[in-house]
Amino acid sequence: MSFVKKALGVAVATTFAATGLTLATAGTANACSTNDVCVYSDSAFGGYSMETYYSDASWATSRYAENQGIAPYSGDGVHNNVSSADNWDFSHDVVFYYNSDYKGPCAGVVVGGAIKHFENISLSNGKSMNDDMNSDHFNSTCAYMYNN
Ligand SMILES: [Ca+2]
Repeated sequence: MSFVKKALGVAVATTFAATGLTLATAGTANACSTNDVCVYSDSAFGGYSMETYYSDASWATSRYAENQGIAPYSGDGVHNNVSSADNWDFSHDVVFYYNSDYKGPCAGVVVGGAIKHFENISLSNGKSMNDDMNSDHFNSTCAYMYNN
């Protein structure tokens, strides 16, 4: 699946280059790159960020770009856990999972979409997405997909 994503990603990048679109705003600390998904420790894409090109099976063993001592998941309800997400992959949905290894309650972001406020989205276990998610998978499926 990772190889499929890479092949499609190259094609998308070429298309954007050919049309001359300007994609990212230079100089912003939390800019996300085309083909990647970015997750943030605060709502509305604030705080620490983690940008990934491939699916991530355990946010507990990953680190934010700005602080290598802080993981995007450190146990349920920890303030520095992920609170928003921006999907700059224009070919694939990205699904977030409550548990590691892409398991447990899910909610996702559509192709090219974003979820600004994880706290507004409830999971099937009664918790909100806010500060509670632990893995993400590109090109996966979940009954609850968002762009808000
Ligand atoms: Ca947070």
